[in-house]
Formats: sequence, structure tokens, C-alpha cells
Amino acid sequence: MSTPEIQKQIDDAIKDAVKGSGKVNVIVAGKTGVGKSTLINSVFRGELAKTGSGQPVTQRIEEISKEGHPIVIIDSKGLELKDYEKIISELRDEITERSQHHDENKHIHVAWICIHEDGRRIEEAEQHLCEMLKEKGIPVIVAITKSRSDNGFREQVRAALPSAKAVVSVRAIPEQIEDDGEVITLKEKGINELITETAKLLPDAKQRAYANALNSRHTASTKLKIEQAEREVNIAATAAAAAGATPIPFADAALLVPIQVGMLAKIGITFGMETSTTALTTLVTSALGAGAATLAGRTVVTGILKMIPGVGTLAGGAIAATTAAALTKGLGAAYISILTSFIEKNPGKPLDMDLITSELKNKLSFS
Ligand SMILES: Nc1nc2c(ncn2[C@@H]2O[C@H](COP(=O)(O)OP(=O)(O)O)[C@@H](O)[C@H]2O)c(=O)[nH]1
Ligand SMILES: [Mg+2]
Repeated sequence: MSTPEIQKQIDDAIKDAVKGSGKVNVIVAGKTGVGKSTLINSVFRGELAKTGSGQPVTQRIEEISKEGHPIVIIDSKGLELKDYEKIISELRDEITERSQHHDENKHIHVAWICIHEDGRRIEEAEQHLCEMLKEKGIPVIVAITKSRSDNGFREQVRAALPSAKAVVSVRAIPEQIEDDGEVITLKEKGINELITETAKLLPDAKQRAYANALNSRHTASTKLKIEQAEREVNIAATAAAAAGATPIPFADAALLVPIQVGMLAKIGITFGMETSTTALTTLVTSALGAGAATLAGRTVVTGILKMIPGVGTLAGGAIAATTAAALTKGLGAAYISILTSFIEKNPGKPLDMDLITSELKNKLSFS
């Protein structure tokens, strides 16, 4: 393969990884002040719902989205008002219009209905909304917000909104209460459960985008990111094994490059990289060497071979299916461990791609 050919394959692999991740569209509805924006900012990375970032869609609905971020929030305001039916019908129209779109990235995938625990009331508005979403086939999670003590409210919600797939009590920000002069801090709660329950309702094809969007400060986010990244590695290893079914002459190891580049890009996306082609191209090419010319050579292969005990001795021969798979798995595992240790040390922080890239380079012991 010539250098321009390999460069094109690398570019295509990265574009596929970005485009293939798609968008996840979430309806978040509830009365004003129940804590919708706070919840969105806790669950997702990048202060998604910081005031003012929304674009009005209709009078009562706004769309919150951010460049390089795969989550789109459909936020509604005024569910507490007498004419709440107007919001429900605007939401219904929005769901219908989106569901008719040929592009699956427009569809609504899940809805959160937020109910304030303090009020201990389930309104007609919330019941009607839940029914409408059920009719439209949108799975619903009810988040009981600003939760302090449940006192049976969760059961009451379950009974009143039986079509909800899950009811989760959450506290999106810590709170201090005073009791007889003693200050007690109530920590955040329920966010991990909300993250996990939402993941269960999303199709497989959306799991990479969802993992990307999650704020790494929650343990459930880390878990989902690692699980998804491991799936990406297994898929790539299977593809590499297929490529190596006819043993690949060592000099042609570049055949594996697009598979491994795609895998690295997908793992990077899973862990929260901005989903932009340019950012990922920089990551991949600088991690794997100076660019297509180096990738075409033996550098990548020998670098990875060194990580796999016993395989290094194969040098000079051909790469067979098992070696191709092992190389790919080795590279994937190395990258996952670097990213995992970064987010565990820097929970909630954006990925420092320079640092991560240089750690990957070190691990692959390129000279
Ligand atoms: N104590 C406490 N306050 C919260 C919690 N979630 C939100 N808030 C506060 O409730 C107010 C309204 O929250 P906001 O997210 O803007 O509500 P929205 O109108 O539904 O988007 C803000 O002052 C938040 O800081 C929570 O879990 N506990
Ligand atoms: Mg809000």
C-alpha cells in the first residue's frame, strides 16, 4: 500500500468512528425549578445546560446542544402552568416530526420526567406527559429530584406513573441541613443509578455516543466507558483476525492500520474526546507515529509486538490471525488503561490529550 492510500484509509477510519457515533436525543421535562438543568450538568460533561446555551424550538421547548458533544437535550419549560397541555402537544409534535426523519440521529431516544420530592405531589401534567410518551414509544425514567428522604414517595410515583421504566431518587448537588445546631451534609445521590438506568434504555448503536457524553466524575460513567471501550476492542480484534486469516507478510502489516486507527478513535470517543475529525486525527497520528509514512512501516507493529510476551520473536515472519488479533487487543488494552487512569485521577475534567497521547507512545515504546 502506498502512503497516500494509507492516509486515506486512516482518514476514512476516523470519519467512520465520528459519524458512526451519532447523537443521543433526550427529553427532559418537569416543572420550572425542579432541578432539570442541574441534573443535566451533573450527568453530562461540559456544563451542557449552563444558562443561555439553549435554542428555542417552539414557545415552550428549547434544544440544548454543544459542538463536539453527542447529546441533544429537549428541555421544556412551564409544566407547572395551567395550560400545560400546550407543552405536551408541542413535545408530541416534536417527537412525531423527529421520528419521521430518515436520519436515526434525529429520533428521541429516552425521556426523563423530573418531579420535586418536596412537593410530594404527582400532577395531572406529569401523568398526561407520561402517557403521551408511552403512546409515542419513548421510554421514560422518572427522576425524583432534590431528594432528602423518600418516605414512600417513590412507591407513590410508581403507582401513579406505571409506564415509567424506572423511578430514581436523585440529589444532583450536595446540601447542608441543620439539625439542633448540628450541620449535616447530604451528599449527591442517585446519579449513578440514573446513568445506568438510562444506558439500559438506549440501543447498542448509541452506547458509544452516550458513554462519550457522560461526566467522568461518576463511577457509573467510568464503568460504562470501560465496558463500551472493551466492546470496541473486541470488534476490532475480530476484524484484525479476519484480515490476518491469510497470513499478512510483515511488511504489509499496514493492512491492520485502519482497523487499529478506527479502534483508537472509537475508544477516544467513548472516553469523552470531542467528537471532531480533526481532533481525532491528531490523536491517532501522533500516538502511532509521525503519520501515514511511519504507520506504513514497521514501527507500529514492532512497538505493539514488544508489549506482547513471546510474540516479539515472530519478527521477520508473517502475521497470522491470532497475532493480528493479539496486536489489536494489546493496543486497545493499553489505551483503555491510560484513559481509565486519567479519568480516575481527574474525575470530571476534560481529557488532556497531549498527556494521554504521550503516555500511549511511551507504553508502545516507540523510539
Ligand atoms: N438542594 C438542592 N438543590 C437543587 C438540587 N437540584 C437543583 N437544585 C437547585 O434548584 C434550583 C433550580 O434548579 P434548576 O436546575 O435551574 O431547575 P430547572 O428549572 O428545572 O432547570 C437551583 O437553585 C438549583 O441549585 C438538588 O439536588 N438539591
Ligand atoms: Mg432549567
